[in-house]
Amino acid sequence: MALSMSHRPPPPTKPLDASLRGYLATNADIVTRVTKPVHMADIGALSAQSDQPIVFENIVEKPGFRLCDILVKTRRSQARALGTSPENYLRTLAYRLRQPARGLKIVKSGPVKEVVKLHNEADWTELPIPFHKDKDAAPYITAMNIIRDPETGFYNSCHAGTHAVGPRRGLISFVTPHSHVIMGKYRDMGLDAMPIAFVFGVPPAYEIMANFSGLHMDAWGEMEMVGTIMDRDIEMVPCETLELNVPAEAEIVVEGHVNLKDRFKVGEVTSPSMYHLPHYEDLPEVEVSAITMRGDRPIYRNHQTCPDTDHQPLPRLCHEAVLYNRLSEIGVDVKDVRFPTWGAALSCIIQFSYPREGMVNDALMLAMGAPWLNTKLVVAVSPDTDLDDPGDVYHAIATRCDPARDVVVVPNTRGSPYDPSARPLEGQYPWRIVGKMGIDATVKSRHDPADFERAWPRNWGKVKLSDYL
Ligand SMILES: [Mn+2]
Repeated sequence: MALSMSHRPPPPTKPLDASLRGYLATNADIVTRVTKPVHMADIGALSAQSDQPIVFENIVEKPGFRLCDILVKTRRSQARALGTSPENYLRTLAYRLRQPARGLKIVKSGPVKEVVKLHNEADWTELPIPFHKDKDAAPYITAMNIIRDPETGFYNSCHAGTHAVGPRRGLISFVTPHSHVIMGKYRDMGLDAMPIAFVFGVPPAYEIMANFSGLHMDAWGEMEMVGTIMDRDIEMVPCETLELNVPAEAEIVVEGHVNLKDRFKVGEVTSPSMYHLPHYEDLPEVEVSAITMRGDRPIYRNHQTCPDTDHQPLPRLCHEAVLYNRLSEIGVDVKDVRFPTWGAALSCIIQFSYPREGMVNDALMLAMGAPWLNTKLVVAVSPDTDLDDPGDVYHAIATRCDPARDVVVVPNTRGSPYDPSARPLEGQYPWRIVGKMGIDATVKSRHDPADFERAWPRNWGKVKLSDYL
């Protein structure tokens, strides 16, 4: 097999947009623009009914702002984020993640500086920050944030959910290990505060990269790789009140410091598994020192966290690409890897064809043993299963799997804090322990392949009922 060449995707046809508003204009054919007046209290429930990007143009309580969401829920919109087709999306991301970091371009100013509010003038409760679920005690910020590793200078990014509990005060939930490592480095330097910038409204590729998780801190930060996966320069401008640079083309940036000394108890997380787990967290606080933004109705980026929204796929898009690379190294021909929104961020589907017996279990074990805590249930399927249809995946499990020989169960593995079926580990809150299951629902090489050919009506997929109504 020509492993070295066959995984290189076709080059991009045209450059990606530098800004979110440019992206929304270029991709207007898949963007829903809501121009009727909408109340803040209804934005979450309305956003979550859309599968494609949605922009609220007319927010009753926040007339100076727009709000967008659901930028990366489907392969169709994910492909737009990288400027490619849905068929080429995953191998494009996988290929670009194998390339060296492009770095950042520092410029003096940019559109995000059109409005500057410093210190007591900065009040982030003026932004259109929604409540995400009934039990929320405060509006909940989901934006990408940037912190700088004081040792390497690299820019680490993630989306730490932050409760906006006051005009200049937040409680921030860092769930990624790198944020904690970097906070520790600031503490070791004798500092009791860490600079942080919240970045609202950037092209979706920034956010895909910001959610990378793996060994990278000695080579680059997520921000240094944004230009690599976008195949373009990323311009950064200096903050007003911090020693930190932020994307010049962002819609809104909030500058602040994380208090490294104290912790505050906050209840009821909105987990990507769509439960109220863990029940509480002890969180550091953030103090806001500046807000800068565009002058013309800046677009606030929300990530509605429940039910199935960007919250399930976004943190796992780089995971899919990393698994694509690893599975390809086994020698199977990978068509897709998917953490479906309906899989509660605990389940992964791997889709491939394979030349001989034995490879499916290795592929299942590879995915089940992934570094992250979201591969409790892994299903292997063949290229003819439609991953956009949960019913088709269920059909493959029901008809292509002999439970006595095609299911692998492993007890006592790391459980997700978001999995109510996992057993809480005493004295290790919020960690849990759970088993894992791999299901081989592929076409079986031990049988006649003709047995697995599906029956379809004549002209299936060609004639549409809607044309006859
Ligand atoms: Mn990181």
